[in-house]
Amino acid sequence: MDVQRAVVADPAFRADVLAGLAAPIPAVPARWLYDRRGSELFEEITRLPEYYPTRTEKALLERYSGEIAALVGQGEAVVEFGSGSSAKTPILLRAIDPSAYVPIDISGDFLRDSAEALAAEFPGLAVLPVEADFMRRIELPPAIAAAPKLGFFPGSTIGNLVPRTAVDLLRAMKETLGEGSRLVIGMDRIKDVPVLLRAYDDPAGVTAAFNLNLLHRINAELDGDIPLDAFRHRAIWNDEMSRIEMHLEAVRDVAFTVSGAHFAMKKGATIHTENSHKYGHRDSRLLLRAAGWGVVHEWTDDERWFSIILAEAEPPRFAP
Ligand code: AVJ
Repeated sequence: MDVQRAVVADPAFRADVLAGLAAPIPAVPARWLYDRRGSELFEEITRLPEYYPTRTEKALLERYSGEIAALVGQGEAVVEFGSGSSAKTPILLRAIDPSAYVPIDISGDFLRDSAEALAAEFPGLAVLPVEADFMRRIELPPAIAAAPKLGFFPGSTIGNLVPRTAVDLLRAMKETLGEGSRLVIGMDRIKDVPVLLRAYDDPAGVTAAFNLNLLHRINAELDGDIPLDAFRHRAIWNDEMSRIEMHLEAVRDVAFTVSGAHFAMKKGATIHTENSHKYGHRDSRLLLRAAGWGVVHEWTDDERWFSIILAEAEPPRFAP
């Protein structure tokens, strides 16, 4: 049977792609990499031997969740920025014994699925999902108004954002959580460049498939005719910006249309698709301080490849 999937184009996706491809430095915001297929491929990336962040952070949480719990205390309302579909959330929840768990995510589907799974794993825990964009201040459920708040932002997701936007987000988190709140955040560290490059350009080609899936998505959802074989995955270390960049590079001169708009790219030209910023010890502290968070403690692995930081919302201070 010939089944045609009806695809309803997201107007925000179309606007971002059309503007991004027409820009002097072509780029598409990284969030569009994460459709269903993209999210599956990212899950696959996290299981690659070369992709160290996920397993390093998980090992840190397993090893130090007791120390985190000792510093944080019990009865916290844990507010996770992201739907918490990862294996990391249960490790923290088990150690903290929280009074409530509030996952915040912009995607209602993901949110409901992972909230149900967690509620099943922790009977008796109040699971209160909030569907919202956490880049802005959010009204938390009244049920946790009196509880001390612990934010949770694992995965080095903060690294997707340029520092200016990262500070905006961290400040919004502080406003959402309120005075006296704390935050457990995962940040990826600067390290030897070959280690970084292997993690973002694996020999099995999973990261390449993840990146190229964006073109497939554009073709399917935005009536595009981009020849996929005209592009290849590129991961580069931008030392000036302290970040890994993912690009799609044209391997020959190529012309294509998207939603009726024409585009041409020369061989070697690229579409910038994602940033993954890496932070040194002082960088991470400066970033947090710039948004009003003071570092309480930092846990890192023996190779110092990844850090979990416990921060607290600093009270407003006057001079100096
Ligand atoms: C989901 C943003 C944390 O930057 O390491 C992995 C995304 N992209 N491989 C990262 C990603 C390519 C990942 N984050």
